[in-house]
Amino acid sequence: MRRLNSRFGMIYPSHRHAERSPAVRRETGRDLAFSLVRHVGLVLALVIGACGQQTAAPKITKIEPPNWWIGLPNPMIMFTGENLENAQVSIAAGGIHVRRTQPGRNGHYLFAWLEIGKKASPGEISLSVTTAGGKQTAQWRLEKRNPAGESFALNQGFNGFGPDDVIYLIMPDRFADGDPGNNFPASGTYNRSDPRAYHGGDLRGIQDHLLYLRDLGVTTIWLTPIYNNDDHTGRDYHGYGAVDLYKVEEHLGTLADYQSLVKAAHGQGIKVILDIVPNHIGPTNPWATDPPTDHWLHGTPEHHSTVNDQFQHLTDPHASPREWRDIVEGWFAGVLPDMGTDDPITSQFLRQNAMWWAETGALDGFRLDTFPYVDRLFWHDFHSAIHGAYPVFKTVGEVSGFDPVIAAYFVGKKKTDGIDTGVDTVFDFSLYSALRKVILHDAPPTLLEQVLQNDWLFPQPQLLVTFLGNHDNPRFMGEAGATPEKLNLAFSLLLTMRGIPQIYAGDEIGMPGGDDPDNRRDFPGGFPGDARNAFTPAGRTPDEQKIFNHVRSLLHLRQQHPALRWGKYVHIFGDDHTLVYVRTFRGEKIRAERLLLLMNNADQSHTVEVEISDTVLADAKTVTRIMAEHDAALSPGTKIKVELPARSLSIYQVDSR
Ligand SMILES: [Ca+2]
Ligand SMILES: [Ca+2]
Ligand SMILES: [Ca+2]
Repeated sequence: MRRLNSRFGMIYPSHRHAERSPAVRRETGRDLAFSLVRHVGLVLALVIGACGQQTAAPKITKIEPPNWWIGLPNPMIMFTGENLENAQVSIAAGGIHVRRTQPGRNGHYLFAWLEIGKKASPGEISLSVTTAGGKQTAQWRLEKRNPAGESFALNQGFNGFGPDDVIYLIMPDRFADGDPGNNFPASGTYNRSDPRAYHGGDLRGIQDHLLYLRDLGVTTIWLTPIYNNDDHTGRDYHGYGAVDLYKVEEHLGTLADYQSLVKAAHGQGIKVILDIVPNHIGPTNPWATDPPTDHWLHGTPEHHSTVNDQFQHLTDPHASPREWRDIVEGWFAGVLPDMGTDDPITSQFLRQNAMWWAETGALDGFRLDTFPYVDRLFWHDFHSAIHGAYPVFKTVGEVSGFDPVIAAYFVGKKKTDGIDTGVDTVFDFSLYSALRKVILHDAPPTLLEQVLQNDWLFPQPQLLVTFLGNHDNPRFMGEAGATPEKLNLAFSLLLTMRGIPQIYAGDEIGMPGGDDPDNRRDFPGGFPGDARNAFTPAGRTPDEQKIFNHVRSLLHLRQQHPALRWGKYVHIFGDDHTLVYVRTFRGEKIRAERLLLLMNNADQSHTVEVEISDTVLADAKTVTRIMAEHDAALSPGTKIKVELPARSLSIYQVDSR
């Protein structure tokens, strides 16, 4: 693949991504040379200028990160302010010193790389920024690491997630309002009848409903981004347009609320995954018009390309560089400034930012937004740092699109295109699409088998995050022909097939909703003045209760049966309306078990006879009901005969004793 180097207007040969890496580094060397030339030029200009006017004193308005931890990788500090062209940084604290500094653009930014030694002690530290015109000293905090970051003690954070977990996706603004004090009605950003305004949901509201989640059987929550978003338009309730990467959105709460929520969740045995967005920032982020370096962003508000989702151009070794660049450097939706993730300074800033949220909250994982739109080398470096600091921590990348070949191109733990992205897993959009086609549009269930046939593409298919819905797609119940029975059947499959299931908040009571933002309605009962409270049985309609009970039963069944979480998946039989599969678990510490699952996707009940000779069921001696209406009739060594109710999944345990 050849890639146009937009910065220097030349094309360099970069056959595959492996060669992009040294190319980026070469460019960096050049940048330093240019920066030196600029620097010398600036000094001359200042010497000449000094004859006419005095050099101004530095002014610091912001330090990012605002604090750091002893024992995490040495940080790069970015100062924002005025008159920082020729500033130097000094520190009056033992065991910590400045390795180098580098000015940013416009005199508005300054970078300093710190080295924090073993003798450094936690506490307030004075950072002094000095120019010929004066000095400003600012306070910065160095802290002790959270001990759980090294011990991985159960329910203390940094624990990652896996097939033992069920992830529950929450958009904090739309779940529950636990603090009306942060709704800011006077600001014009809060309006519950406007689907694109803030509705008042917040972090405290989630904390107030942890017992509901625990009772349902959820073990992990995924929060959509909580970064500070635009404070004026009130259109950024979703969190994907950050204006400050080091602040919690004021409508959602405070940093203390974030820490309190994660701690309380851990107290209930629930892990927390935060959604982070290294790819882009919000249009009103100050960086859009005043970026910290020349390479901080790809393009400017006036000149930039727009992304498309034709990811095959990224995987295609013969694609033109323009097509590759549009996806990786284009602005999302044409309006969200694209971060210069291929620049080492920007890359380090974003890595540290992610680590800061992890360490501050004692998080368990990240959901990585818009994964393919960021270059592979960034993800490689990102994961080296994150997994280096938190070996058990897990990440899941959003690779939308239904082709498993493309999803597998991005997944980590294997080198593709010369680079291992390091991402632990990706969402299984391909299974999502097949589940909806089979259950809602009566496609043959063998479509599900076809999805699983591609599992060889993934190093750890059991870690794929499977789902029926999310905040970017119409709700299952928002689709034509959806019924509570079909939703229940879809959940039965989701929660018994391989993978780590993810449930979108509200789907467990069959909430309706079409395209965004209609798929993001408020959870009934989460908000002051709601007519009913669907967090309680009394507040649910009969259909909602039926779905809730079913999902809850399945989640608890999953907890009881390791075969549903870790079992090897084996296809047995499929026809136009039937799918039969087995999950076998060969436990060492836990008892081995074998489960037989039979789906009937027809509107009528019917009896199936499953030939078992020459299958993993050939040695079956008993077949016991686990979640099924009828007993199964076993003819040892030859067949299992069972009546399957309409639109149902029946589960049996098979023993050879
Ligand atoms: Ca609120
Ligand atoms: Ca805000
Ligand atoms: Ca990008």
